[in-house]
Amino acid sequence: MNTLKLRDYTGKALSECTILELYNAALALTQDACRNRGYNSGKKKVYYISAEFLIGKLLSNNLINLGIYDDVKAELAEAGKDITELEEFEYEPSLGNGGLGRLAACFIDSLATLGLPADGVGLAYHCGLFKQSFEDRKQHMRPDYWRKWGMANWMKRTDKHYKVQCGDLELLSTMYEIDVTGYGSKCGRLRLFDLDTVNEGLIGSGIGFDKKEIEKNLTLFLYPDDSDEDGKLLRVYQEYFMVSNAAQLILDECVERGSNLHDLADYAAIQINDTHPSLVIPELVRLLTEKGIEEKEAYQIVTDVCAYTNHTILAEALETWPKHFFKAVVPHLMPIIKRMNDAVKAKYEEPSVQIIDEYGNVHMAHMDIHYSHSVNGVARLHTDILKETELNNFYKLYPEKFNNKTNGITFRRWVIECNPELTELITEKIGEGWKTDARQLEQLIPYAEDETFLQCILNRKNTKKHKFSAWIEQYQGDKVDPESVYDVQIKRLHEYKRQQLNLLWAIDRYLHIKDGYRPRRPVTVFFGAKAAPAYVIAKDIIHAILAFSSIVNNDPEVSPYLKVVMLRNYNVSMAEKLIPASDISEQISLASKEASGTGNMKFMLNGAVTLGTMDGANVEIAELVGEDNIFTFGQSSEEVIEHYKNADYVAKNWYKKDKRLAAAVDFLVSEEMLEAGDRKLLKQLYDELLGKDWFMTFPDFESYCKTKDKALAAYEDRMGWAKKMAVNIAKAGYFSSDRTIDQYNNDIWHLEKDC
Ligand code: CR1
Repeated sequence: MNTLKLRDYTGKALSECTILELYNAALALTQDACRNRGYNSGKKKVYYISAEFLIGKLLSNNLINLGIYDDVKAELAEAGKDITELEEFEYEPSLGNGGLGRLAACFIDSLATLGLPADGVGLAYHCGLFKQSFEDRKQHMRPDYWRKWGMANWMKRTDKHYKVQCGDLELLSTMYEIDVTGYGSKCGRLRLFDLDTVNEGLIGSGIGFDKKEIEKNLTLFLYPDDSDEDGKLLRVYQEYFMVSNAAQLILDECVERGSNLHDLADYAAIQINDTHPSLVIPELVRLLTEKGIEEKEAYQIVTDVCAYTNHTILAEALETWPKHFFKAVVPHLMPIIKRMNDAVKAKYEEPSVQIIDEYGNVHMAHMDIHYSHSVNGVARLHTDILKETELNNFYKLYPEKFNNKTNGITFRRWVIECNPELTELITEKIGEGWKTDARQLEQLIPYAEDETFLQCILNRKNTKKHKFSAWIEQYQGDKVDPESVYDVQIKRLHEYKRQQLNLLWAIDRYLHIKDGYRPRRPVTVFFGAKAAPAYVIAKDIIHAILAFSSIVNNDPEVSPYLKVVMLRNYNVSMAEKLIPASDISEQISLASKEASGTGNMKFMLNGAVTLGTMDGANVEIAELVGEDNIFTFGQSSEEVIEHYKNADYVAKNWYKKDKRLAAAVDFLVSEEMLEAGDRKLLKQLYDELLGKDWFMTFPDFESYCKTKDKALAAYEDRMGWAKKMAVNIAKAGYFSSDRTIDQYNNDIWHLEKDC
């Protein structure tokens, strides 16, 4: 029974409160409710260390998980206030970037829900990534000052401080905590470290700042521009600061719980989320030996405690740091890393598995693999590629370490919170059980034949489409026809994700309409993406989309049939609005390159049908829903890997033999485009595609167009489409992060549940 009332936190009638007062009251109430629940505890705890936690807004999610959302909503309504006003008022935390960070957020939700003792550990960035706007049809970046209004209050300052030594520089950290509520369970915590001396005043124009002043800039931004030497050094400082704090916290807590350090693995499991936290390994060795443990034994302890998750095979993301960086930032770790490398060398001569290569570069992933007991990929195909190709030499050494953990998403945020309309419909049919046991969604399968149910699904989708259309008009002025097909690609901007392929399709359709073709139903193509500050081609793709959208949307001959909308500052909150309204889920990465994807799972759960390549978790989605309920196209991952191996792909040959493709590509530098956009940027993109097209857009163009046409035609059979929606929803249960976390726990961490 909930006895907490908002009224007790305001000191006056709710009807007389400002929105900020109501918000702060709701926040205080949530924090009390959380404290009343208590925190999951136990002898062994998992520490999920991650550079990102893309947690999204907190209020509604916490109220739902604490089971008091309806009470608070009703109390507000009685006072003539609408809870959605509070939801809109809330500002989204900026502590993450993309899938890796959102996965970490879903995981801490599931950890709390499943009753597993766990902390997320990371950094308390002041401005996170950046806030995106569009000026002159280009991406502009401003600092995202999210720690304002009530938001900073979610993050409680603690009196925990640790010394972190970086060469001559001594830093003193402060730990902050954010409560993580579980669904109907006790809570967990996110522990974020900051430096009191960091100074937001250092930020100059845009997101520029003096990269040398570490004490003032350390936690200003997530992934500060590392295209120069100072930027790279700053990243190493950040990474070391994060893990040194983590390591000290972990040892302190484990000793408190009774560990004598020799038995650390009985008290702690550390999950290294990609390579950003990899320095935790030598740092732990350093601290353990400082406390009197022999270095050899320390290696074993660390190996037993640590587990590593790989999230990508893209070379650029597999961190390697020249030795001199480490000598500058962590001179005291370098001899340890060197001895760890010597120990590897003594056992294995193969050059490709060394931690320090012949040029003196330190390979973070290699250190992780040698000194962890588990190495996992994030979808079956991805793990297979790691084993058979990318990390094959390591797999041969340690087959027992490799395992797969297909990603998942929390259903609390990704349907219960963001799609109450669909949630209600599902619950009406199969009861509440699916909310804690997602596989029960399969009970919906028989309803895929029930026309009344199918009509209900269509109606609810329609409601969401209308809502989104109203919202987007108010947010950025775009008028979207709710009767159009919502065709959506929202994710970080990267050439391998191939937003450019989708753009080429849109151009092709535009050219057809100009030629007199009149589609039966309009399509709205939505893009939402941020490009990394130093990623030139990604920014060029955004520019091309914006320039093209201005042409299409302002052409009265075309716009009744085709619209292109580039969403400004795409973030979690926007995804929560758009995914429930989406019809087609664009998952069109070059096969083998998208480790998993998690957006694909969110769309499926909300009844959007996937148009995708056989990549990442799409493969598992296809297997679950069957070929009638997904649209797949393009080269297979084997073919792609073979082309890379033989280096035999020549973009120009495809351009020469496919007229439709050539026309779309040429349009990028047509008069219309050059009038709407910047010649240099458009030409740069055009040249990149024709001269390189590293992610093989051209060979997949024809099958993409054909398959998209097929999907659009299928959409016209409304009952047939609704059936696909129903099957997708019913089969989405597998992708609950509760399942994923259960597997991590059973196979890797072995924690006892506190419930
Ligand atoms: C992958 O690109 C995956 C997430 C979470 C991303 C994406 O396919 O779903 O991780 N990788 O596992 C990443 O951000 C730095 O690497």
